[in-house]
Amino acid sequence: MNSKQASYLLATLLDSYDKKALVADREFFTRLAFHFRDIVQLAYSLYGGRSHLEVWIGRLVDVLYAQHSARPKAARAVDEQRLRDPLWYLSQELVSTMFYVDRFAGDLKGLEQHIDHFCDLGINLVHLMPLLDCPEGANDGGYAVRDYRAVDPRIGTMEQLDSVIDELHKRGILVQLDLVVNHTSDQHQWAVRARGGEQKYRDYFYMYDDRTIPDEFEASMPEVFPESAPGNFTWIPDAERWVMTVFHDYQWDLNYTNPEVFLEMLDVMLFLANRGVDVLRLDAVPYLWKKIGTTGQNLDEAHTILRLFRLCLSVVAPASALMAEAVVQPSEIVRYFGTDDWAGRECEMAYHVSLMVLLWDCIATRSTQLFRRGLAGMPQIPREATWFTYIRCHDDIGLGYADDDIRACGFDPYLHRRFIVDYFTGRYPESRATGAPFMVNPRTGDARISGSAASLLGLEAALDSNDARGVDAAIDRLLLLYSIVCSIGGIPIIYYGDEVGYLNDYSYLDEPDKREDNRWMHRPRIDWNKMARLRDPQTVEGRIYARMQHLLATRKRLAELSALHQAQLLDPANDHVVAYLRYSADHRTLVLANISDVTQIVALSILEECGIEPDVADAISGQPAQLEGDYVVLRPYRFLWLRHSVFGEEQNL
Ligand code: OTU
Repeated sequence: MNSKQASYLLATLLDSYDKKALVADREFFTRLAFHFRDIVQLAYSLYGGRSHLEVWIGRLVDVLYAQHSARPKAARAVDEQRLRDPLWYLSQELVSTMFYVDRFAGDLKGLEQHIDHFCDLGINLVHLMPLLDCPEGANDGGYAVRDYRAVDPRIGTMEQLDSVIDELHKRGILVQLDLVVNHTSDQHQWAVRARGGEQKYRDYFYMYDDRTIPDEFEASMPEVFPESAPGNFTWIPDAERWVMTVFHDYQWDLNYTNPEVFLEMLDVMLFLANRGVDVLRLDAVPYLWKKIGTTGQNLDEAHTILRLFRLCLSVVAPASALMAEAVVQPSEIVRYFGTDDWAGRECEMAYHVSLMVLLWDCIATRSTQLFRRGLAGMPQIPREATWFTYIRCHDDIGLGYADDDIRACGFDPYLHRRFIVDYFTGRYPESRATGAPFMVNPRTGDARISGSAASLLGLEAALDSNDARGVDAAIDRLLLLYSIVCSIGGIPIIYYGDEVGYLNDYSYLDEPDKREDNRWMHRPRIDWNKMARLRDPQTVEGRIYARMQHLLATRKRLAELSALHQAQLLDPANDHVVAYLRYSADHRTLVLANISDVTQIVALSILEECGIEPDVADAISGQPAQLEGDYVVLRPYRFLWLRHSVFGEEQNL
């Protein structure tokens, strides 16, 4: 369809709208007209060949207009503001956290009581993890949604969610919610009706009456949860059908080759955006399109779906940003940002999975070799995109290093990964880490890692053995990793509990529907009595908290850390030191971080090359670096943010 035809189609569609509406809602119709041709072209590339696609496009426009009409005033005001400041999410002032509302605060009411905690720590973006209605018992932490338009009654109601979001916004805190786009719970109405035999809803899923097609799919599809949910299809006795279930057997994959599914999910997305959500985290985006003979991941059509979602969201809710959850190879992750042109945009944000696993590699190997190689090999991301940088989230740590990079460092990929798993699960003799292996696949030798940051860094073992120096070292390691997460570029995530060094929580072993999934060990229930210790500088909690708070405040002050500016990775000629430069027109900050337990030195020439005087202050401590002859001395786990002001004003902070 060319642009003339698209204009003609738009004109015909608008004919059915009341003239008064066209005037009253001109912002909406202007945006629709602006994006319409791209919407139509993407729709044709995805669903072309189907008859009456114009009718479907007409229905899509109706969905957009209905959700626009339902969009609250406050959200529309934010739309206007963000249209004037479209790169708002690149600011270094953003700092985020993520948590399960029930485990953090009991329920939404409880959450309102703890907003002070975010303000005090310096958090201004909260990701409220899945909180929509889902079945009791096994529900994958809420990633098996039964009703996208209702809040889990154990957590609260939709009205309460609206009011919490309102309150958070009033306190200057943005809100992120999950949109589980790839699959629904087997208890969702669509699944229930499909099971009951309604063809319309059977077509919402990948359902087959015998193994022929499932076998063809499975021949090339890997398994996501090989231990607890092997295979990619589940037999549904009531329906006498096989249904595709890439994740758990109770999570049915939605079939986006059916355009009806797209419209349904679009409506859900806009409904959630209308709650005033600032960021929507799209779960499991690599899986949105499946094709026999492929892995069913990262297919071009999955990207087209995201582009179409992004454009539709731009018409109705331009204030909302999209975040891609894609735990795949670096070269594939960056594709979820899309391209800089309107029609090519996908998600503005994505988890920086590669940085995360490379940082854990630094800890285990005490070497930055793989880190440097891995990051240097990362493709550039579009100017308008940014990462979420983190070391821990609710999921496992998968060892997604590039095999070639491991080999180039002189290691064998299989043995290296095995070492990393052994190290963090405490099986390696010198290790003090207390993580657990997740989803060991005996067929492929793959394994991932569970455990809280503090436990993986040795805090649990040190506390258990009353090893005061071990405690100090674990705290230093935690802050070291967070110092990188806070300065390398992107929005840092302070995973809930890490601000006080939460250890593994083993209570999941007593819960039958969680026992099989050890990711629950790093999804703690927050004990607010214990949390109160964060005010006491004598406690481990207090020590970590104060340093974290200071780190975040410092980050926000340094405009050159904004994602508007790139990071330049440097080679400090010392394999135990991470070095990079962040710079803007006014400031240059050189980050040096010793990831080892031994004092390291770095030649002063690296400062010279960056145009940084040896006597500038470290922005965190306010003190200049320790120098010895022509070297900067970095004690174990020491990190410096050496800052040079071009105009001199803040030289000696
Ligand atoms: C996501 O993770 C969620 O973060 C998990 O908590 C869910 O269990 C899962 O989806 C299903 O909803 O496999 O190990 O490339 O790797 O979607 C984590 C993306 C996961 C997948 C990712 C998935």
